Amino acid sequence: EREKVIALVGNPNSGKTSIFNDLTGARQHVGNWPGVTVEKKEGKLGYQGQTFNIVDLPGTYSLGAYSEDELIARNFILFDKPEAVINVVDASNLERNLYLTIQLLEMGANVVVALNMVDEARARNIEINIPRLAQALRVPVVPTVATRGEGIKELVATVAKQIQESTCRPLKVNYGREIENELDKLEQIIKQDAKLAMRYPARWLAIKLLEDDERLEAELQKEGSRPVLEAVAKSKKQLHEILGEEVEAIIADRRYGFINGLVKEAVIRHQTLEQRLT
Ligand code: BGO
Repeated sequence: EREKVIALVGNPNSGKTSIFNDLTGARQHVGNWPGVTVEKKEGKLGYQGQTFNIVDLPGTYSLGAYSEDELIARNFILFDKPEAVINVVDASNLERNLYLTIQLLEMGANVVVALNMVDEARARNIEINIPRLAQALRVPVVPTVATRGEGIKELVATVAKQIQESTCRPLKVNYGREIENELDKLEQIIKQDAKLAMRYPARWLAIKLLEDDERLEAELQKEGSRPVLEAVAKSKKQLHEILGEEVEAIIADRRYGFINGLVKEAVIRHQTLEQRLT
């Protein structure tokens, strides 16, 4: 049995390094990701007789194909299949940070959210209803202040429990009837391609292909997955005709819309004293 792996994912400056240090202490190893000069940090975490391998993935805002950092992070989750992913989220910048969270959930990663910098959020009069946020995302959310080690014990216990229970339910953003219809069709065609279906979650791949993900397109071309590519081209053309806009833009819009709704439900912005006085 291999050592269980916990990957750390988060936006730059979300406090990922601080959480990594809290989890691993001095038991760290720094190397490079294969083939690139991006630093790879690993460390050990002992918990109730188990040892977890903590892998720090590059800080990133998204999991597209636009940068080496994004690709390293997404490929690690897709192909190394860590038992759990700790998504470090900056509570004082929730809306922006959740864009990455949604993508992790769409990939089917076994996510626990470390809602970090809750001290900073509090100082800015941002109150987050944590149970409601957890319910909407359908994953555990643990508040932390990484610089003071607050919440780290709870985070570790939650992740260990999440790994044991392994109740992974990919979140489904509703992209609207027209796009959903095409996603259903594409999912079916992808599932008929055994090699692709083994490598990628079908719905995730369908979304990414509608989003014009160049890496995935190139891979499909190389692998000769013609039926999928042809179906994607057809879907894109059709959606463009119906919706009058590039599908990629609409998908991004709907994702932001979903996050917006979520934030409206889970976040209360108290007026600051200055705001109340003006
Ligand atoms: C500096 N609360 C608060 N208030 N700050 C935090 C928390 C938290 O929960 N967690 C982290 N920080 P990284 P990435 C800094 O370095 O872990 C702070 O990029 C400074 N440095 O201390 O590096 C943390 O790995 C000088 O702040 O994040 C760090 O994700 C002045 O957030 C920053 C002020 O954390 C980023 C802050 C010389």
